[in-house]
Amino acid sequence: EDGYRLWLRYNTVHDPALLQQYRQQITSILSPGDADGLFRAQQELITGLSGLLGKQISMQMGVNNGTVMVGLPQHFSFIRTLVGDTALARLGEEGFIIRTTRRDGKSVILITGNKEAGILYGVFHFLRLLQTHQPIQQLNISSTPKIQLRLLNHWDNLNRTVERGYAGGSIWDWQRLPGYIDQRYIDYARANASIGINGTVLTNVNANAMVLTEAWLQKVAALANVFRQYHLKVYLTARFSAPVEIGKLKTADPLNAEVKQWWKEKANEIYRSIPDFGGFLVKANSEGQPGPQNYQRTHADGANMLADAVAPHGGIVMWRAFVYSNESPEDRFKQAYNDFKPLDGQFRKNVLVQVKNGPIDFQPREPFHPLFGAMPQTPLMMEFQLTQEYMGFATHLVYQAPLFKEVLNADTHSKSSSTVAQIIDGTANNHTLTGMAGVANIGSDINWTGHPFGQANWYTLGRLAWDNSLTSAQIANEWIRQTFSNKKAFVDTVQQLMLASREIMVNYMTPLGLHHIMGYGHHYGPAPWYNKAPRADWNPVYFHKADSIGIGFDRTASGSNALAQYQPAVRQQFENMATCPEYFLLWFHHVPWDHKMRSGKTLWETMCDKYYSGVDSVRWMQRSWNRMQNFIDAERFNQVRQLLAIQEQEAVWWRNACLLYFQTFSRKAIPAGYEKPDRTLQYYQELSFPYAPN
Ligand code: BDP
Repeated sequence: EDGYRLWLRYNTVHDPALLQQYRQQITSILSPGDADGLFRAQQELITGLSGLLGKQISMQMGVNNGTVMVGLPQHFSFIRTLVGDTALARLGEEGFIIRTTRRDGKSVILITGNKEAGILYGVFHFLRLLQTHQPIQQLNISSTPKIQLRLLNHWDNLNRTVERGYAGGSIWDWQRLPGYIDQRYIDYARANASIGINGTVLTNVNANAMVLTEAWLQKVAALANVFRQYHLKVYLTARFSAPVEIGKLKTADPLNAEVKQWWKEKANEIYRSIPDFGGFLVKANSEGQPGPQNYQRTHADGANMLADAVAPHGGIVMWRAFVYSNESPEDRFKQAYNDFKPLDGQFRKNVLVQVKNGPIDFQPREPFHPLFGAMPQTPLMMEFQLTQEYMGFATHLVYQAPLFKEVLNADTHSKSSSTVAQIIDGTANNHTLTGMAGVANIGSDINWTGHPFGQANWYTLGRLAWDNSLTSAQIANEWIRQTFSNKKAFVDTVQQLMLASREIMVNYMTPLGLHHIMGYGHHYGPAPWYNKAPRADWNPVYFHKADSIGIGFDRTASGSNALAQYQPAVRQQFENMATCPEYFLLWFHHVPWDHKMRSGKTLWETMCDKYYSGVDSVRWMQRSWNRMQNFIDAERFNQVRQLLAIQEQEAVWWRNACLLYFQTFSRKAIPAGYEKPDRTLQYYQELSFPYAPN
């Protein structure tokens, strides 16, 4: 068990009674052998069922009790009458139906959809039911994705390094492409399909224009050929200055006729070899990337120019709202909103604006981004970060579903039904073009994600993009059962641990609304004291603003007034210290050290409590995990055990470094009874990390 098989292990069902039942309920597969588009679904079903049932299940002619029938309405004529045209139409291109029914007096299970993609997703869903030991006697399932574009964003460079990647190098072996198709590409596409992910951006948002040249496009096309079999579309990042860098033009001005023509021809060239190419993801005028503002044009001018180039082919543009500029005197929190809100209504129909979940940058906890709800005429796409840049890299066990759900469930109050989930799934403002992306945590490590539990975050992205009403507990539960074991004691313990893990990390890193206090550049470990970055808004001191009076960023009207970017109901809740959730306190207020918190303790005491409880809880995670030794394989058990030990050390590091530093302002003692930091502040400040990946 090296983790390579992810959640698709298909080991034989352990429980003898259940195995017996499943063997009666599933006996063979009936599916048209000449339907090429169903090949991958059929193959998966054969492998999955044969593994789970511990006996060969194959494709046969005719129906028996327990035949699984897999096909489109045109393959089995009874489907239209059984399901009905309206129910079928409602499935769209990707939905599926799984139903127990009778054929020729036999009890059969039907898996169908309008299109091959739906059938593939239906097959994976059916296998998931078995993998998680669900009853299957009377199935009546109909499922369609809530979000249309369910994407991974790889921050992979063409030299196979991965920006913020902690699981080895890039899985794209560019040098041996297009000739050599690594088995990994197939397994990657299959894993994505199993959780409904239908698109992948292959390249880093800090883009290299070379990928748009002919030799590279051939490599991209080879990947697309593999991925297509699993209904996974390929997208690329477009470097805005590409017309100058690889096109020999003098300008990349989006309103220049030659520039427009260059992109049109480039798009035509791409679509000639990749007819189902998805489109472009663009980071422009952000952190040094070129963009339309270099030519005094707006983000809409830039996005629309690219959108026009791909529109004839059905392509889309995902234009990122992650922008902030050092020249601006504004609180970094406010800049994306200031740049983008005025552009609402100016984007082409095939543009989505891709917004990070929070206003700063993938911190352990952020309030929802104020753009959600503020641009009703523009489809806004969610960007989450699966790779744990700010969450302990691939060393800390942090299950991110609670973070994602917290944001999705937040009410923007922009309309009557307008949670962030309803904004991005299009229901709030009637958009049909909808999307959710996760910055991939995948690399060349044998187990794909470095930390065995990193797989759960990849899994979550797919499941939540398909159905944002799933709870963190449901997703954890099904992931654990498929990845490790169905044994109740194991599932219960590990589920509890996963659900608690995100808050535990917040407590030992950035409790009470602290944010962006990590090490400079590589972002490894704590460095709240850091103040030497070339731009103010890269410095931790900019964000926590600790002084002798207190700590926190005043974003109320007396401070940066970033809160004015939210709807009144949200703003009022956050701006009033009495109603602001304490976990957001220092996001919005500069709070005196002896401020009385709701518990009656002071801010300083509460901060100490949080940091200490974070470390204690990691120790609790260690104890819980150690009790799991006999439930699973030694290999993965030991990996997680070792990683938890490092996590414990690093939690202590975060706690000690932050409290010792903040103590220089609060001038108060760490409350009695707590173990005292065994190192000095100076020790932590002098640490250096020649090997921290970035
Ligand atoms: C930041 C990362 C940086 C990315 C940037 C982005 O540190 O490497 O390029 O996000 O999202 O968090 O563009």
